[in-house]
Amino acid sequence: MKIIEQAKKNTSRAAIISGGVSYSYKSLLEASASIATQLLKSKKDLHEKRIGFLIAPSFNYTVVQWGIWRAGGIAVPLCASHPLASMKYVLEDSQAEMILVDEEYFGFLKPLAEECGIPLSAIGPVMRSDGVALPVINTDRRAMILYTSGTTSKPKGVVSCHHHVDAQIQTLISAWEWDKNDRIINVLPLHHVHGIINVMLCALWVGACCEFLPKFEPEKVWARLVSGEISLFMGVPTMYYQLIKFWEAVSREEQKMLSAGVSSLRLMVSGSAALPESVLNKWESISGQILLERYGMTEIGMGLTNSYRGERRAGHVGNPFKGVEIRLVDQQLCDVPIGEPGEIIVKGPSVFKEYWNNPQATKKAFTSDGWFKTGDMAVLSHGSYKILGRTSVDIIKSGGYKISALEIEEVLRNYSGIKDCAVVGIPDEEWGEVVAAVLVGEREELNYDMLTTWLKEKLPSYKLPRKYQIVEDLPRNVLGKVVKTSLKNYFNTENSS
Ligand code: MCA
Ligand code: AMP
Repeated sequence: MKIIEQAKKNTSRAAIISGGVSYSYKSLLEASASIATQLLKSKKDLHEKRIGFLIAPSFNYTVVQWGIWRAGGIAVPLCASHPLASMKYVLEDSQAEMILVDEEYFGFLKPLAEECGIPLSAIGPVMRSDGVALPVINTDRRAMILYTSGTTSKPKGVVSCHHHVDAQIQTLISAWEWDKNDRIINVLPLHHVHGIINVMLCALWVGACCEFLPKFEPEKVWARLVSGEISLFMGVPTMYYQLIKFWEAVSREEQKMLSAGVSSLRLMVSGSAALPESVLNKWESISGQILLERYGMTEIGMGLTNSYRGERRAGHVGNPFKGVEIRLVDQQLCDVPIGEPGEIIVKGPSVFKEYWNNPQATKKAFTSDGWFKTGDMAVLSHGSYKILGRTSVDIIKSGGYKISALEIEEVLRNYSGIKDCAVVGIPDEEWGEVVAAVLVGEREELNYDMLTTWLKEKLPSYKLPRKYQIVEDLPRNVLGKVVKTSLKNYFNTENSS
């Protein structure tokens, strides 16, 4: 495995800082070998068994991910802020055969593990395991399954092999000139490409240092950004929005100190959702940093990037990363003329293998000659790509998370008192979009607080509707399909709750 070979070149360097402790690459290699040995027990190879893991952002997270890989398993990360119902779906869909957790999550996950009949182990102190023979892992083995929402109601498992992961990492390192002297803080969730690949694995590939913070908190992030120790930062637009709000709320003196401190970072990247020009401009005025906006997707890793050394054009996402082929096509999959909008289709070594256990969805996602259809619309303007939106109104992006309107509708329809419903994304300065639901039901029977409490058991917080409207009927076209574009206007009124 290339990431392991890379780590072996840097044994004495600091790989990870978490909980105030610095861990070397040597410790990472030893601890992950120990986890691999524990996973293997007497077996020689896990042969792509899916291992679910719920580990807080920390040294242990990487140790477990690498341990699963070194034992020949497929890593399936779970997210602690997800309700049990979401975790159950991931564990069942991926057919996980074992779950590894931090000790603190053991009691929490035990009933679910029992219900699903999956063995659960807490990782204890990791031991040295020098000299244990671990299997040789070819790069065409499956490495990871990440769950992403799409145009179906349930999230799909995106399978990447080791060679996909390696390609995704290498192209980013080259484009953004990662170096072993870099140090990055990781405040992104570790069940998505952005936090796993762009931040954690890029750092570890080059021998740099990845510092985990338990979660994104503007005050703590600012403190690290101005420490003089951090060279890089990557986040979603909502994070920059919240960092700006924090800066605006402090005293003039403190503002000067924060601005001076952050100006020395060598690169700050924004992605996962459209970066509003207002945020880009405000951030530049505060920090002197021109955010580098890039475009990516779980299925492809990163696709397009503004230039590290050259121009970074507001509202644009630049040009393809090295090795990534991009085309813009019409509905017949014919290339559109330059300057015309088209759907982005992608080919290249970083494009995923398949949706787990879902050959139909995989087939539908690719053209007959192997181009992945992203469902994103873009235009090439003045030599740089500009993202225009999605081909489907059923995809919402909130706080950088991709959300399926259909998934939320399916859950809402099970609530007593809701006869029908439709979910849309409403533009929002802070979150990009917020989830809004139009419900058909009796106003007197629907209590939003009770509904929210009920939903929280079924959906992660970022998927909860933040605005509601109650109507007698949903607007439908002649084919009986709900006209979602007109629903968005319902939330312009002051009546929405
Ligand atoms: C939270 N809140 C929200 C939302 N989320 N309100 C509206 N819309 C939302 N989506 C509210 C909560 O109700 C709460 O309000 C308050 O915000 C704090 O909630 P909390 O759960 O603590 O939020 P948070 O943890 O601060 O989350 C904000 C966040 C998070 C850190 C920006 O959304 C985040 O980590 N986003 C990154 C997602 C990501 O990594 N995406 C990459 C996938 P109250 O206080 O009133 O109760 S895309 C990808 O990987 C591709 C490849 C790519 O291109 O990168
Ligand atoms: P996910 O499926 O969670 O990996 O999210 C990928 C999606 O995020 C893409 O298909 C785009 O719709 C969106 N996205 C990522 N980066 C950008 C960006 N810079 N601008 C606009 N949308 C983006």
